[in-house]
Amino acid sequence: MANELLGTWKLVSSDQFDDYMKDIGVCFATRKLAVSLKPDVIRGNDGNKWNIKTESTFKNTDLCFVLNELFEETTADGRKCQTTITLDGGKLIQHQKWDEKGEEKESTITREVQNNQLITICIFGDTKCRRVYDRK
Ligand code: DKA
Repeated sequence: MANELLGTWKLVSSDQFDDYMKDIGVCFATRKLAVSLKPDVIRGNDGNKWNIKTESTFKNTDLCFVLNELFEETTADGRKCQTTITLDGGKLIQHQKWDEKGEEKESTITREVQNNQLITICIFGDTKCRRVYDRK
């Protein structure tokens, strides 16, 4: 199935990313590394099987998942999340839940294409981070 989310993307702008990382509990040292990275993100799909690859000098991650199926995600900063990713009208919606000191936390990362740009919105509580990618 062709999907406009597919392709290789290059980060061109990032707003509130440091605030988002701080709020989800990423430590200062990791934030300083992560905030400066310009990852290339490659996203592929084969029916319901998807794959999001992020390559950078900070860390390489390869997230493999089946749409609508709960799986354990280990994030770049080491959180073990119970994650479900769905596709809703062109929006890829990643819902993460994890435990921090006995308290359940959750975040949603939404990715969609607008005007041939990939718009990624990361939400945690009242904090909203917006990252924009161009096609590479
Ligand atoms: C993106 O795809 C952002 C995805 C959110 C990553 C949050 C965790 C970063 C921790 C170093 O543009």
